[in-house]
Amino acid sequence: RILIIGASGQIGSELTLKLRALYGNENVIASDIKEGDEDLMNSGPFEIIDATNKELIEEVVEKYQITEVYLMAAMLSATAEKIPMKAWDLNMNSLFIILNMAKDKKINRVFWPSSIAVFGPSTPKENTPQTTVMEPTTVYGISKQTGERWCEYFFQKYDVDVRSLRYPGIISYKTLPGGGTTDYAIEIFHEALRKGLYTSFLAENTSLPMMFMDDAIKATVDIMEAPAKDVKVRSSYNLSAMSFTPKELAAEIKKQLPEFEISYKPDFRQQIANSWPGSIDDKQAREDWGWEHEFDLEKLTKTMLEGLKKPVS
Ligand code: VAH
Repeated sequence: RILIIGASGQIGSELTLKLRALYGNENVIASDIKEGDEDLMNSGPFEIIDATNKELIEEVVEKYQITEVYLMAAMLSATAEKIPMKAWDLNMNSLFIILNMAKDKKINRVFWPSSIAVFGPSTPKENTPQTTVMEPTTVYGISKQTGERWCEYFFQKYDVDVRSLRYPGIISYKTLPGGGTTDYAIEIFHEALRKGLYTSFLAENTSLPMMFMDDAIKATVDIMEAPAKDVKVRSSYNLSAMSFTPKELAAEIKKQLPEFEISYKPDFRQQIANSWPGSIDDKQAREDWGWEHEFDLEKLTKTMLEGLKKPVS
C-alpha cells in the first residue's frame, strides 16, 4: 500500500487521485496536517499526520501495511523565506523520518520531490544541466539541495530505493497554489476569468521553467514505476516541459481572452525568481526512464481556461 504525506497540498491532492485510479482507492492512504478537498476526502482512507511526527507516521505505516511513501509535504519558497527555521524543520526532519524508515526496511520505496530551486545565481541560467554549480540562495532551495544529498547518501550507504524529481513551477486549476514563487502562473488564469486583468508580482521578462500538473503527475508515476536499474540519478532528476515569461503567458491568454490585460508590480519574490534558471536541460530523465512531456504553453493555456470555466464539481 501507498502513503502520501502532504496529500492536501497542490501536487499531493492530484497525485492522490491519480494513484487511487491506478492502484485502487483503498490501497492509497492520504494524509496531511489538515483535511483536503472533497474529492480527496471522499475517494479513500485519510489520516491526519504532522510530517515531523515520527511515532504517528510509524503507527500509520504499521496500521495500513504501507510499502511506499510519497513525501509531498514541504514549505515552498516564498513562505519559507518568512519562517526559515520552521521551513527547515518541516522540509528536513520529515525526510529524515522517511529515509530512516526505509533504511530500517519498514518501507520499500520513497518518492521525494526536489525543485529547480536547488539552483542559484551562479548556476548556468539557460538549459541548466543535470550536474552543475548549485548555490541556492533561498531557505527552500537550501533544504531541497540538502535533501538531495541525503537521498543519494541513503541510496549509496543503505541501498534505500528513494527517487526524486526537480519539479519546475507546476500549474494546475484543480488546486490552489501553495506559497510558491511560480504561483503567479496559476493566479493569472483565475484573475483573467474573474476580472480580465492581473497584476504580476514578477517582472515581464522573468523566464522560469514550468509544467502542467498532469505532466508532473505522469513523471512522478513513471519514475516510481521504472525498473530500479534505470533510475541512475539518486539525488534528483532535472525535469521540465517549457519555459515562459509573464509577458509570454499573458500573450497566450490574450489569444483566448482578447480583453485580458496584465500589469507588473514585482515584490520580494522577484529576487527568488532571479536566482533560478530560465530553462532546464532534462535529457537525462528522457534517456534513463523515458520521460516526455505532453503540455506546451498553448495546450496548458487552453486546458487551464477550460478547467476554470467548468462549474466546480
Ligand atoms: C515554488 N512552486 O515556487 C514552487 C517550486 C520551482 C518552484 O519549487 O517555490
